[in-house]
Amino acid sequence: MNDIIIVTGGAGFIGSNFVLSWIANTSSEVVNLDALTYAGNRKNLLSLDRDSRHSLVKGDIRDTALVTSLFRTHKPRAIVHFAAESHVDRSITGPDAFVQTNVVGTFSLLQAAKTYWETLDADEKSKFRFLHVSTDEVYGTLKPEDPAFSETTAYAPNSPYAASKAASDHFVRAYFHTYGLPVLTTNCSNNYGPYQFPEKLIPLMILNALEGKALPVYGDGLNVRDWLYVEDHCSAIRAVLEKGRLGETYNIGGSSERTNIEVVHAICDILDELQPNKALGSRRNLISYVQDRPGHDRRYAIDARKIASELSWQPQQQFEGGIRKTVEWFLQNMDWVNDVRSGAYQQWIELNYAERLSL
Ligand code: NAD
Ligand code: TDX
Repeated sequence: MNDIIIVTGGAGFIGSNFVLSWIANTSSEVVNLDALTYAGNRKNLLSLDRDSRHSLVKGDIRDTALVTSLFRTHKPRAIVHFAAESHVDRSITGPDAFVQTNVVGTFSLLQAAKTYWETLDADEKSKFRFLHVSTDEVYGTLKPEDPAFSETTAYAPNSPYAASKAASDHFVRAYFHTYGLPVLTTNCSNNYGPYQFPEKLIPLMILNALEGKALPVYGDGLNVRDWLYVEDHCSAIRAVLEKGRLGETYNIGGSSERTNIEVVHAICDILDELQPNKALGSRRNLISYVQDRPGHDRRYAIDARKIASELSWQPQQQFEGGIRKTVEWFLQNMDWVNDVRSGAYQQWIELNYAERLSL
């Protein structure tokens, strides 16, 4: 077995942040398997262009022949699985791709990993890891008075996205219990930070506010999410990979519950300070309450005591500093923004918001 990890989905938002931080924090190599869908972007990894420790393979996680050959050629010590369809709104209008990538894709990876793992000797077998990156959305929704999601909270996925991630979590669990494959699963709250695709709340609001466009807040704006700066998610995954107990799941969160409207206000205020727009006055004037997301989960909150006590992991970035850094990153990386906002992006935005904004 070599000091190499396979990362799937490493050209997406969290995956590319993970690959960059992995190369910066370890001496091992990364083979990055990514289909480069609308959400995957080679430019996230530009700084690794000349780094021989990283290679990007364009391919689908469902391509068993390709995945099998990557395992055989590289003999990795681990696979860290990020690749997914990740946007809840898209799962509502087109769930098929979510079943294909998130369920069938994860199943294919498990099969290929198991085949490879069975060729290893006993010592290597005990050292290999399959780390599955999942979400808090598998637990469903919370009332204001409910305790936060813990690792023993029952699964109750509400969106096609959450259902597909829940199904993939169950397959990962089954491969541990049935075949002994050394798996780990992480369930994380909402991430934000550099390279997030601007279909998600925070980058969408930053860019719309910057350009004086409407800020479409779903429903009453009082849905709550727990926000985690992406770098903290990456450090948590490294901790689970190195020290996590096999077959266990670890919840990861930022202890930063905010209503959506609080998040949007924070973004408006930071932009007003950094780039005042006299004609507009406060960017809060751009807020437009629009039709709600069907089945919109009201509140997510994470109880992260298990990872804190077992693996000594704590988030380092407070929300107020993290959101400021994120706004600044977008302002400083408009080339990246213009690049990802190509024709396909524009079509999605028009499709998703035409009906909502016309209300
Ligand atoms: P993303 O949509 O930004 O990136 C997904 C990546 O997967 C892209 O690079 C895409 O090209 C790739 N991909 C998609 N289908 C593929 C396929 N069939 N084969 C190979 N590659 C494929 O997603 P993200 O926000 O970075 O999320 C990464 C993972 O983390 C996902 O599994 C998601 O469920 C999970 N997660 C995300 C969040 C969040 O707030 N974004 C929170 C918790 C968990
Ligand atoms: O335009 C918008 N207006 C709005 O009010 C968008 C895009 C979102 N919202 C609301 C919906 C949610 O309550 O903001 C909240 C956050 O929305 P998203 O950014 O779409 O994230 P969410 O649905 O919470 O899911 C995210 O966190 C968990 C990720 O997309 C998932 O991949 C992850 O698993």
